[in-house]
Amino acid sequence: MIFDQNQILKIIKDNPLNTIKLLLLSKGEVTQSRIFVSNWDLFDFLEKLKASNDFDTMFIAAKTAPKIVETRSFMDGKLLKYLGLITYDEDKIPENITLFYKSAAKLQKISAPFFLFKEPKKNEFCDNPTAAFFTSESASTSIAENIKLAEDAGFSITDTFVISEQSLKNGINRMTELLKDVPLEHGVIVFSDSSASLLAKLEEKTSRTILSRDDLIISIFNARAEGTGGKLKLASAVVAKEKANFRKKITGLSRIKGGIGLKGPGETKEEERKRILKNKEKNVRKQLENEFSRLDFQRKFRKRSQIATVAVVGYTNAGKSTLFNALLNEEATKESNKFFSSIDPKIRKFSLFGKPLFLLDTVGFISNMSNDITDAFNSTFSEIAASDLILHIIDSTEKGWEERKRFVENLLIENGCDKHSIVPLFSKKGKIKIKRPLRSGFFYDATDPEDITKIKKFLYKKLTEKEEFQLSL
Ligand SMILES: Nc1nc2c(ncn2[C@@H]2O[C@H](COP(=O)(O)OP(=O)(O)OP(=O)(O)O)[C@@H](O)[C@H]2O)c(=O)[nH]1
Ligand SMILES: [Mg+2]
Repeated sequence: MIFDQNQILKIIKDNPLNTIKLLLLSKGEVTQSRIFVSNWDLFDFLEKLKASNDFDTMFIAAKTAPKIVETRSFMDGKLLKYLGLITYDEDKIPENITLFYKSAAKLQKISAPFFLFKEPKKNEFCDNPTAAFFTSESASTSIAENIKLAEDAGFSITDTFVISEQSLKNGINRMTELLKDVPLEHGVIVFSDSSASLLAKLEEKTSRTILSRDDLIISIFNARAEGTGGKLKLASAVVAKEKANFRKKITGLSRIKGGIGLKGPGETKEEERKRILKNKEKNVRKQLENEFSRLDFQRKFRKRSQIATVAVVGYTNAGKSTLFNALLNEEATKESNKFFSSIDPKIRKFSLFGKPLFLLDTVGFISNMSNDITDAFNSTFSEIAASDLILHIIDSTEKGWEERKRFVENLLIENGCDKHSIVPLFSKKGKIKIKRPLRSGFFYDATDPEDITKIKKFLYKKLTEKEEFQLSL
């Protein structure tokens, strides 16, 4: 039972018509009720509403309820379990309810007369492993992004909790206490913002599978890596993590995605782990060296051929592969609305108005990765740094695009890229209503052939300018 319909009806009926009523509920009980006279007042309130455990369900009742997209854009993703939009007729009796609830990666919709709505049975809709998600009050990463990471890693988030600063300060004992309330049916517990060592201790103490943001990233890499480049990124990230003594956590991961290796005769668990880790490290290092010299050879070959290389880079899900495919006019690499959908680097030679060019699609970046994972990107950084031009794709529909832009730029510069070679391009222009003025770069939509031609012309001009410049030196 997510709410008592009669109780909700009574509160709504007391409401003057033509106003908007908002109800916040926690475990079926109304915790807050407010009236707004316009959508703008409502949105203003929603924008300031902090994620907390004080509510898990929100109802908005109005003669014409605001659109789901508008409402959700203020809620920083899917912290709510249920969001109900209720419309009612002149007699103030709710007529319809549109209820959205989370099921796997999708937001499911039910529209029904108010009185007939029934709570969907969980197991009817969730075929994915379920997880509970914890975030701290001062989380430095976006809640929506963390939940999307968990979902892209294959989990269905069914509960969300916000941990207070005080609980975090009280450390392991308080956190163990909190986890007691999480039903056992949640196979996995995800923490967005706590240190890996704290989580390893917590996992040991509670005997539950606990994953950090890094674990989610590694687990997505694990599922997506197909080619050598991607697999090596995954392997070096896993080994670095194991080396940093997070063996307990990796056992948790391997429960989800297959085992690590075979146990030799007469070994203790500890010796076995040490041996596996040593072998893996040796193996990965050798393969990384091979990969590095292979890429280095290719880079030298490209330089000798005097053909320019253009790298497409950016935050994950920004639109890199979509632009790559659009410029090549073929489906050369995978594009999808998932994080890290293409982690294997792709390079293609193509002709730009008769001028040959190498175009490079790269793995996406994400903020708050530990150094262990960032190290796995080293070969990608070398490839980008050696390019003649770097197209930095920024998703213009993202709320935090400025931060993401700064994050990627700093990462590139720290890893040897020349900041003068970086050109910002703002994707998904068709999806934003207000275009902000830009100091450099421009908005485009990969689905618009005119925009693609514009980018091609821009590239041609930029690269020929560079050539002339080099000739005149
Ligand atoms: N409307 C619109 N959608 C876009 C545009 N560019 C990308 N998308 C969509 O955004 C999503 C992510 O695009 P991708 O090209 O896979 O993003 P990416 O940067 O390669 O992402 P990763 O490889 O996962 O890091 C996909 O659903 C694309 O269809 C654009 O210019 N306009
Ligand atoms: Mg991609």
